Order: sequence, then structure tokens, then C-alpha cells
Amino acid sequence: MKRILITGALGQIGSELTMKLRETYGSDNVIATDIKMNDSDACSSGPFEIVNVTDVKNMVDVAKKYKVDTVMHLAALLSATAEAKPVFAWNLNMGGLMNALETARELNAQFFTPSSIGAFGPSTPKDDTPQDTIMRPTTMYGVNKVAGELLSDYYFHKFGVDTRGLRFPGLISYVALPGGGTTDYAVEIYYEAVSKGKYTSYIDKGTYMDMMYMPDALNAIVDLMEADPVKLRHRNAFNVTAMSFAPEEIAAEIAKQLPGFEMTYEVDPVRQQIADSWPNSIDATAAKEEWGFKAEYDLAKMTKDMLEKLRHKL
Ligand code: AKB
Repeated sequence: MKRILITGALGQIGSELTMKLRETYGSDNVIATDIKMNDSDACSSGPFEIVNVTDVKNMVDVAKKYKVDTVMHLAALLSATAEAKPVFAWNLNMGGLMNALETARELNAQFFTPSSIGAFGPSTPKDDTPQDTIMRPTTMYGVNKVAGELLSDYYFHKFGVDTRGLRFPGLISYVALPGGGTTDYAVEIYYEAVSKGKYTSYIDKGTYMDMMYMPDALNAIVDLMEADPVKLRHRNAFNVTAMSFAPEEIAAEIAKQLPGFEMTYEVDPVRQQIADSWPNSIDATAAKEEWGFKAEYDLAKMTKDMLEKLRHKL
């Protein structure tokens, strides 16, 4: 049985991952932490502690209090916010990661942190981007993610910390909204489709990016963390993806299921430039071969579920 500390537990991934892990490993065995509390289930359904990830003592003290054997470090700024506040992003994303790795080292704990398609850059092959390839990102977020992958590998080789990671595409969910990402349009579009019947996209037509529905992302985290280490040739971090689409394709799928839906464009140059520097589609063969990664949701199935869930929620 695992005993897991999660940082960033109230964020887009954390709020759902906390609930899934509590169902899987028991509520008392999943310690949710974040910089502040809110009234979500992640706070009320099990142990919750305030943790500032830039304060290593704070993190280690909480980890020791609960005797955790796994650290899942999710607290980070996403790509667009990091681009607007690069120094803050470096300090939070890299400082927080270093502190979380140190916490894992001190407690001899297993470690997970997400990387991203943002770790790739304009000189990376754009289609079917391989697992091992050129990684020269041009965004602060991407620089943080590549450095984070290398640092996580370093902690594995140097200190024997069982570090594992996933290069996530844009994650789509009806539970918690993302904030400050480039792929956020693919979440917002569903909310506005249901509430207003129309959406103005800040990403231009013809811009392909990988995406994944949250249930697949949560399963991927659990499966990777349960995977037999002997089978892992890679660790930090595995390409994973479920679909790749451009704004006009998600709009067409929504219109099929919600007749009358309309989309217009008002391109944001900053987020468009970030999107243009990322792959069109990535290749997840290594994840499939080394630990059996699979995704259940394609664009049509995800759209059906998103629209159904949001009709009840909004
Ligand atoms: C972002 O857009 O910044 C994130 C990501 C792909 O890492 N969703």
C-alpha cells in the first residue's frame, strides 16, 4: 500500500488525481497539499496540509509527519503564465522541483512529476515526434520541463530515487479549469459551447496539438507508478497522447453533437507562437512497450462525455 504526498493538489491534475488515488489506496494514505485551501473534495475527503513548494523544510516536515513513501509533485506554472513571468516561473518550477526531489531522496520515496509536450521546440521533428529526439524549447516553461526531466534522471542515477514522469499533452477535463496554459482553449471551448453556444479561439485554425482526456491521464499516472521498474528503459519522461487536433476539428465535433455551435478566431500572438513551437503529434510507442500505456478516449468520445457532464454542471 502506498502513502502519497501530492503537491499542487488543488490544481487541474491534482484535484482529480487526489480523488482517484484516495479511491485506489485509501483516503488516509493520500496527503493533499497546496499553497492554500479551498472548498473542493480534495481538501475535505482526506488529509490536507498547506505546503509552499519553495520551502524545502515545510515540504520535508509534512512528508515526515505522514511517513510518505511516494511524492507526486504537480505544483507548477503553465506555459503562458511562465512566459509572462519567466523569473518567477524559473524559481517556482525549478525550485519547487528540486525541493520535491530532495524530499523524495530524504524519505527514500518513489517520485512522479509531469513533463509536457512543451519540452519540445521548433527544431524537434513535428509529426510523430519520437521519444528520444532534439529538445531545444524556446519557452521558459519548456526550458523548465527539459531541465526537470534531466534533474529527475539525475536523482535516479546519482541517488537511486525511483523517479518517473510523463510528457503530457493538453489535458481536458470538466472538473477543474486549467490556468495559464496554451492548450486551455480545448477546455474553455466546451464550457462556452454549453453556456453560450459559441467560442472565440485564441489559437488559429490549422494549429495541431496533442490532447488527452483527464481519465486517461490519471490512469497513465497510476499505471506508470505501478510499472515494473525492470521494464523501464526510459523514466523522465514518457511521451503520452490520445489525440491530435486543430481548433476547427474540435469545433466540428462539438457542432456535430451540439447543433448550432459556432466558432470564431481572435488569435493571441503569444500563445500562438508557443503552440507553433510544439509538435503536431507525438509518438507514444515507448510508453506502450515499456509499461502498457493506452488511452480510451478519442475526440468524439471525449466530446460526448464533456458535453454531458458540463450540461449538468453549468
Ligand atoms: C500548457 O498548455 O501549458 C499545458 C501543457 C501542454 O503542458 N497544458
